[in-house]
Amino acid sequence: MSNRAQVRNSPIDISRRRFIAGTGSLLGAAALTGHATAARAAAVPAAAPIASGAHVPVLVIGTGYGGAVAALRLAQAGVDVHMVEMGMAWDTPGSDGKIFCNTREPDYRSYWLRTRTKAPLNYFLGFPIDRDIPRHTGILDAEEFGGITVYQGRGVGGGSLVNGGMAVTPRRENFGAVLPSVNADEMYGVYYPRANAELGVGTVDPAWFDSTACYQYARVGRKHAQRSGFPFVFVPDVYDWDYMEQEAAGTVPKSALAGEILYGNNHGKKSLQQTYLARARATGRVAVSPLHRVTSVSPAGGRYAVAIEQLDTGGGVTATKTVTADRVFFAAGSVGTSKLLVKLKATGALPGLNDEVGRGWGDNGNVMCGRANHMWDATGKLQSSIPCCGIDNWAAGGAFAEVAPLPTGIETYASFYLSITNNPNRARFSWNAATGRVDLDWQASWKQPSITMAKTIFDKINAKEGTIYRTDLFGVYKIWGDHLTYHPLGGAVLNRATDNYGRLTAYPGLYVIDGALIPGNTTVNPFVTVTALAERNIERIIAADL
Ligand code: FAE
Repeated sequence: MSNRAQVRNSPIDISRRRFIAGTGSLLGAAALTGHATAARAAAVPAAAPIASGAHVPVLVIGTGYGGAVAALRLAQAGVDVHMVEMGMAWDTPGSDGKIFCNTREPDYRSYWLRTRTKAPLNYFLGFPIDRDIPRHTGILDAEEFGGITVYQGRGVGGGSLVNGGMAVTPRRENFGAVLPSVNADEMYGVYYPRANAELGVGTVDPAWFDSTACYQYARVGRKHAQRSGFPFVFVPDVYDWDYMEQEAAGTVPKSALAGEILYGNNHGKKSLQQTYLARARATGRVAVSPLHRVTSVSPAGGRYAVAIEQLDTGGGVTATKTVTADRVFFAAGSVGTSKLLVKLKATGALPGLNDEVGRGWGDNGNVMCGRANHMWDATGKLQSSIPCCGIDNWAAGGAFAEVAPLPTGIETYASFYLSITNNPNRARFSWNAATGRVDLDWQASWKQPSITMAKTIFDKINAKEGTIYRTDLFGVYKIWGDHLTYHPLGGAVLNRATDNYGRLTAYPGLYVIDGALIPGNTTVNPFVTVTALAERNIERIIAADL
């Protein structure tokens, strides 16, 4: 070991490591494929799009977690629902036989209406790794506001199409700070268990975790966390763990083990297409219009008129439609719902919305970083793209760090982390009449509390291990990925912008049922909380309002 330590410290070794890593980063894609590529069967078949002039009992804007819960429960209660989704259906394979592309070879399917990728981890060894792509209604939106880039899923299934599937229920003692007006006993007794069951949440088999090559990076993460005295936890996920074991055994087409995650998983992951939305469609009462974007909702004779733009895959508007609905559920995600409501209030379509609309937006304290390991702590060239563990320093330091993969296909000697921190900063959406757009007043400097909290973990680990931060993953000499979030939350906060069940009370029949309800932070990854809260709210709405 001492020999290897000496080798590691030599300039020759550093440049060798850089060469290996750089080669893999830039050229690795060519060596990474070659496995079977059977396309995933579509669980949610395409539907005839909604016709202009149509009337529907319930219209749901967006097909993410909140929208999917609303659609399923309303349909089960006997109500016909139409879901309107600005993104694509993601049910048709491309010419390569796959519905989704992988992170190593992003193509036209990867980004929402961009001509160049905007990878969250956008540098390697200080070199930019983004590449040109054709402009297309791709799956991942990197939406840029003044001080932050907000990543979101676009398509039938919303964020479930692009996320890591980490399905985490907050610790009970933290729940009061997450949703202070909600009865915790009900959430932990009924709605969290219901959400976990419907989403198909499971945990990696610890024995397999200990033996498989694809979680070597996570075992290194565990060792370093434990040696510094931090609690290490397995994190549940909606990925099918049996399927992943078969991937490792080479008996099924690979997805998590083939770098698939940010731009969709062709196999293995139970996205909403396989769970809530499949069950909703099976009721026969739920229809979906993909590539349809809602632009306005306004009262119309006891109903609501909903203006919709139909899009082509280049983002062009091919038709404008107006439909009516008795009830409308805003489920366009924290950013989508907030932008719509702020615009509709300011432009006079829904002037009675209260002044809390647009407020209370947070980034769930997201911040990323990497650590450079010693050569005896190789993290493995085969890395499952599905994270399965984390370091819980919330109580002591305000940070929960997931041990994240760097699935480049080559050895990087890097440990990579996405931290969720207790960042108190909250931003506000507001209408900009000059540009005709909605702005968000988040400031880049507002990430500093997140960095400080993440450092409570990684400064200690670095000191213990004699290691340093990677400075080449987010810029030329930049340690922190502090320019982005994967977890937008808030903007139409429960019990403030809405009543305690998501009703926009000035307008009977209008509801918010997505991440916009949650005031900025969930202490862990958010979608289980978004789902459980939607389950709680829709149960009350069906019982009381319908
Ligand atoms: P969301 O799922 O975003 O759905 C909103 C839908 O509305 C989208 O499909 C939009 O395209 C659509 N939409 C927006 N505007 C309109 C409009 N005007 N007209 C029609 N449709 C519209 O909202 N969370 C976790 O818990 N665990 C993870 O491992 C995790 N990893 C993530 C990784 C990435 C890269 C990203 C981007 C997110 C991740 N998240 C994760 C966050 C999670 O996906 C997110 O909290 C939920 O998707 C939010 O659910 P909503 O229902 O609020």
